[in-house]
Amino acid sequence: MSEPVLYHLDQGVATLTMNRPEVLNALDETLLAALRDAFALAADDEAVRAIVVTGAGRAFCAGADLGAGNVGSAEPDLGERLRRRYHPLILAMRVCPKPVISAVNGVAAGAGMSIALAGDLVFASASALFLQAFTRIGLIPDAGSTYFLPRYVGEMRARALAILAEKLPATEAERIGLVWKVLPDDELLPYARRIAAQLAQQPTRAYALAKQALNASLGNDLATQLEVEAVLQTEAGRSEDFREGVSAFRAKRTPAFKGR
Ligand code: T3D
Repeated sequence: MSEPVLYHLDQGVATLTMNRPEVLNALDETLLAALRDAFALAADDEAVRAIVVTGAGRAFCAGADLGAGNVGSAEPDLGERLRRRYHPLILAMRVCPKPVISAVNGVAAGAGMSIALAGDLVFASASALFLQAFTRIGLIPDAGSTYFLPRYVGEMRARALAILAEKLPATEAERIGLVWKVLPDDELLPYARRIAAQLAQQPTRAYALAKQALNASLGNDLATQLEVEAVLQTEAGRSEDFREGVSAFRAKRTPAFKGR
């Protein structure tokens, strides 16, 4: 049996590939567990300084596996399934102390779209599309979609995406702010890995602290957020990378950052 998630480490970049292409990488318990494990491994491994998540075959991820187990049958406890299977994954992506790039290579539907949006940077192939598939089958957006959507695209667009549940092409997703950059299909993964490899050479500790500040900002008022910045900047200011950045600037040389 093939691995549900492929794990490839190169140049400080861990590429995590959801690998059930025959069902558009639909999320069953095994794939979700493997994805959680892969994120934990990449987060803990000092050799990994950036992460790319993508899908095998023509899709990024079609969301929950609708063919599996008791989905849609007699009153499953979906809330409990979300808490156990999805929440640890989405939270791990957001708090991961390394930049996470979602390389959306095809359709990202339902919880698959939520996983894509949990990345720090979202790149998409020209043929990719996004679909809040949930209400099409009588569910509500979950796995973080109701959190990310209004914050990324505003209330009206979030509501339209959730309620109309129409397919959103990558270029339109880029226009409204769900995607940072759209690439030709065959350039997406090389580009995502190249950017990740560049980030892996940069002051990755600063990225981790910047993520922490941005995560906190979403629930804070200005005064509280200024204090969050002060606390985290204190930490950044004591890093080896900050000393190296300043000394390289003064010496007019390229800095050699270590992520410490
Ligand atoms: O229990 C919990 O985990 C709760 C959490 C729920 C969160 C959710 O994610 S709910 C939303 C679940 N996802 C969907 O509703 C999307 C269902 N899929 C589709 O609407 C379409 O497949 C797509 C729009 C994504 C793509 O359409 P298309 O025409 O490109 O492909 P296709 O022909 O529909 O699919 C290709 C194959 O993948 C097909 O299998 P077959 O006929 O070749 O044997 C199809 O059944 C399979 N597939 C696609 N999506 C899923 C799936 N199999 C299982 N689960 C899927 N989600």
